[in-house]
Amino acid sequence: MKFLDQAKIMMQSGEGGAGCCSFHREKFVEYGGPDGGNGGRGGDIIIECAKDLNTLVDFRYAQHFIAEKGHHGMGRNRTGADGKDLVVRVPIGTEILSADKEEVLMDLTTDGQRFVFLKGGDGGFGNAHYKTATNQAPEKFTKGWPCQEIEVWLRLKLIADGGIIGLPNAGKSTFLAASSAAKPKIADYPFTTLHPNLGVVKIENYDFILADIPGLIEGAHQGLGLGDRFLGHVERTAVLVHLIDITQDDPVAAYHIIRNELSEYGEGVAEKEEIICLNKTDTLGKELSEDIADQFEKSIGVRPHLISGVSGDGVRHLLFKIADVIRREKQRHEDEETGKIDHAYSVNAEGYNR
Ligand SMILES: Nc1nc2c(ncn2[C@@H]2O[C@H](COP(=O)(O)OP(=O)(O)OP(=O)(O)O)[C@@H](O)[C@H]2O)c(=O)[nH]1
Ligand SMILES: [Mg+2]
Repeated sequence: MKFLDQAKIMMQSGEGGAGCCSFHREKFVEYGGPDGGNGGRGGDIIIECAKDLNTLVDFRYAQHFIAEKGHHGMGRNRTGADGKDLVVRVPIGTEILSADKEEVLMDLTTDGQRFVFLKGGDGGFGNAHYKTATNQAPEKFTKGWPCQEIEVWLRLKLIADGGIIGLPNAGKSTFLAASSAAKPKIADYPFTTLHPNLGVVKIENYDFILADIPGLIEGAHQGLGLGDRFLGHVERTAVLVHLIDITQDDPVAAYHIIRNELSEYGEGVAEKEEIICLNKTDTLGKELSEDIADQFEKSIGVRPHLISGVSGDGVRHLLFKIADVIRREKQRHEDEETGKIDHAYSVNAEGYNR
């Protein structure tokens, strides 16, 4: 199953500035020659591939990219200034498609890659340019060259950075809905979620992708419930967010059930960094929730985060924590890869974008 993030944007380079028609004027100089300067070049649209971006979420807010026009030429042989280029930054793995999505115009695969996508128009000539031996006082000048404009689709295959796991009804989909624009189905019965949902989380200037997968139950590795077939979706994530319903009889037992399924599944899933959360604290209140967290910490040795996907309590704090771990894990992964560039490319060739 592929998850795609896409956005339609319009880009326009700058048109060239017009040349100028002007003649030199000075006291006692009767026939000052032509001195109209040329127009400046319009700015280019440059596409740049950047590893600090993960998603196309920013393109939901800004869809028009227009580079600056070239300035007009002026008298006294002054050339107009060039328009500034506009750099459109996209994540690694972004494809640029034609407006009808039929054709891939560009595929950005490497950090720092830069292309001039649309060229700005050249500036027009001022009348000084047209001065010849036979025409000493031309009045001719040209307008700037037109800009280029195009509508394209940006498309990115999404790979989850974090996976939300837990028993059915733990509130995984509610948590995803509380932290992203995703609208997964939420209901008060087990196995509401039948397929993974992805959500893009934006926290300050960092964005990452969370996957909400169907609930696991004891024996999932033997095919019980929906089995463990969706765990593949969290195999490549940097972190697991383990949600436990705080209102159930034994949160510690619930924790162990999931841990056991992760170990049985293998594939390195059980070794991933895990952030443990007791969810639905709104139902118990702060004091009781803290008590349960104390008991939990005593038996597991880790202090769980207390959150409520419904009231939003603790969610923002948790998202910062998740973002921190993702950043750190990605950096670590990158450091490991340093010097193994070929390997990184082979990974890309399989369609894994980072
Ligand atoms: N009071 C309270 N109820 C919650 C909270 N989070 C989820 N719920 C409720 O718990 C029920 C299950 O929520 P879901 O988000 O569908 O749970 P899930 O883990 O995605 O469930 P599955 O997809 O079946 O595995 C729903 O009735 C939610 O309204 C919470 O923080 N507080
Ligand atoms: Mg769900």
